[in-house]
Amino acid sequence: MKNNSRRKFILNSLSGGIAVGALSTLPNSILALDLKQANPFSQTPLPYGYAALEPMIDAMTMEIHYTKHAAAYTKNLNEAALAEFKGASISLDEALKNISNYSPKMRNNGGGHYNHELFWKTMKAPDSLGLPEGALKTALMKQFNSFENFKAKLSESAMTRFGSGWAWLYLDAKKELKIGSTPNQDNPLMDVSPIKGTPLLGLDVWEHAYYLKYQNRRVEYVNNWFGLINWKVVEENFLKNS
Ligand code: MN3
Repeated sequence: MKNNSRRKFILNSLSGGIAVGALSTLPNSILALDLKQANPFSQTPLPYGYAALEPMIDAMTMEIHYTKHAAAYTKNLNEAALAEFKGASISLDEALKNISNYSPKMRNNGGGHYNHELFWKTMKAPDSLGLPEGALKTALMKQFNSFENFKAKLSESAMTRFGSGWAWLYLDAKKELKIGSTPNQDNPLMDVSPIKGTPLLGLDVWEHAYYLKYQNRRVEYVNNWFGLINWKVVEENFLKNS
């Protein structure tokens, strides 16, 4: 019964509004992410070329990461969603929030698809330094006192994640900014996660994200990644969810 009622909720929730109209004015928007949150799932085209993040992330790593690793999560998510939902439309956000009801394949690949879609959109070419602005800057300062302290905490979270996983900046249930990490392709949306909330910014610390260029030097990759953050998109994500 519990599963059935949850599934019904997920199916109904899809009819909730999606801000399609806003997309034309916000081409690099996180809102575009929402449009890929219903099945059949597909990868959003990268908002930049494979070489755009050089020298922080090399073109070959980006191409393999996007066309092989992330593509496989999307393909396998569609298989898992078909098995779970028999072709009915679902909201991925709601499925992730109730992921304990579903298969490990749904968890690993639903998380994998969601996390990578967010990851691509929250990076940009390292053409300008880029720092948080506006309401997000205010909230970050309130919670972490300084950008350096925020960076140190997120870096620590990325460095202490043993094996594969993600480090996150997320909004918790009290709409406070928090930092934490999850293993594998889990994320803070999931009911199985010890840290819970809405992911605003995620850092992929699987070796496939950095090994070709950095080998075992995760600390160097993490430090360089801070120069790639697209704070405009993170701020938009923050404003939408806070
Ligand atoms: Mn990855």
